[in-house]
Amino acid sequence: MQTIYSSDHRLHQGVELKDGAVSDSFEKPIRAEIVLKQVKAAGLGEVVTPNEYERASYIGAHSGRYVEFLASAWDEWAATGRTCQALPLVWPVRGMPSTAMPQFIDGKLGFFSMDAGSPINAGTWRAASSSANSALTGIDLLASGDKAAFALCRPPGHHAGREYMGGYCYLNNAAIAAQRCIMQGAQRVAVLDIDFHHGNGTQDIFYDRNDVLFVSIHGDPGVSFPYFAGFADERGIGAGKGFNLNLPLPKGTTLAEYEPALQHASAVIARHAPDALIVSLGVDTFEGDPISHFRLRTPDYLHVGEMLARLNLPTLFVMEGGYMVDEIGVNAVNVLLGFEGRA
Ligand code: SP5
Ligand code: ZN
Repeated sequence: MQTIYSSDHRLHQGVELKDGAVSDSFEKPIRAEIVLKQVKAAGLGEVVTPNEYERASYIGAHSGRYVEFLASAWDEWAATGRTCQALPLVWPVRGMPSTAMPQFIDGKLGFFSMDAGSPINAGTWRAASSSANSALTGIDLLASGDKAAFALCRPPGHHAGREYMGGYCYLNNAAIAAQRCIMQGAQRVAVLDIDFHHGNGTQDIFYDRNDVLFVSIHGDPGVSFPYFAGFADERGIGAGKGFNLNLPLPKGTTLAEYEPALQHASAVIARHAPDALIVSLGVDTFEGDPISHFRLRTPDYLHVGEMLARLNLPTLFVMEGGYMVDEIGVNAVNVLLGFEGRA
C-alpha cells in the first residue's frame, strides 16, 4: 500500500504540562520520522506527498467557525505581543451561563478546546492541514481503486471534535476522510479506532448519524484520558442510535483480552456493510507506552493487521497516537504488514 506523508508536520512542535512543569509534548516530530523510516525499511510501498485541498474539505466533520478559529488562532495570539505557544486557561464548564463564542483569542482558545493538550504555534495550522490532507489523499487513492492506504498523519486527530481541539489533536483526520468518502457517494463508512485512548472527537462528529459507524477499543475512561467519553453505554443519538460502539478494556489488557474485543468490533463493522473502513491507528496500546496502560507486544500488531484484513474492505489507515518512540515505527508498520499478509 502507499503511504501519504508530508514533512510539514515538523512545523508543529507542542508543549504540555507534565509533573507541574511545561515541557516538550510526548507528541513530537520524531514520531512521524520513525514511522516513515520503518515504512521504507519494511518496503511497505511508495511514499507520496498529500494533494492540496480547500479548507472547505474540513467542514462537515468540523464547523466553519472552528476551522476559521484554527486557521487564524496563531495570528490573533501573536497580535497581542506574545511569542510563546497559545494555550487555553479557561473553559465553559457545566453551569456557566454563556454559550456565545468569545471575541478575544484567550476566550476562543477555551471555547474551542477540551483540554490544554493542543497548543498552537506559528506552524500548527500548516502541520494540521497537511495531516488532514494526507487522510483526504488516502480516500482519493481508495476511490481510484487502491485496496488500502496509510495516511501517516501528524498531528493526530481523533480527540478533535466538531468544534474542539484537544489531546494533541486539531483537525480530525479520520473523520474528515470519512466525510469525504460519504460526499463522494459512499452509502456507509465505518471508523474503527484502535488507539489506546477513546476517539471522543470522532464519536462526537458522527454521534447523531447512521451513515458513519464508529467503533472504538480503548482504555476504560473511568481511569484513562479522555475521562468524559468512551463508556459502553454511549450508543449514539437520534438517527445515530446503535451506530456508536465503545469497547473499553481494563488496565493491563494483553492480546488475550484485546482479541475478543477486536473480533466483536469486526463483527459489528461487517454487519454495517460499509463501502470503506477507516482505521484510527494508534500504537499507544504497546506495553512500553509512557502514557497508556495496555500490554500489547510488537508481534501482536501483525495479528491485529491480519484480523482487520479479514473484513475484506477498502481500508484507510490513519496514524493517531503512540509515544514509545523507538517502537512506534515497527508496531505501526506491523499492523500494515499483517494486513497485507506479510506477517
Ligand atoms: C492522540 C493521543 O494519543 N492523544 C493522547 C492524549 C493524552 N493526553 C493526556 C496525557 C497525560 C500524560 N500523563 C503522563 C503520565 C506519565 N506517567
Ligand atoms: Zn492515544
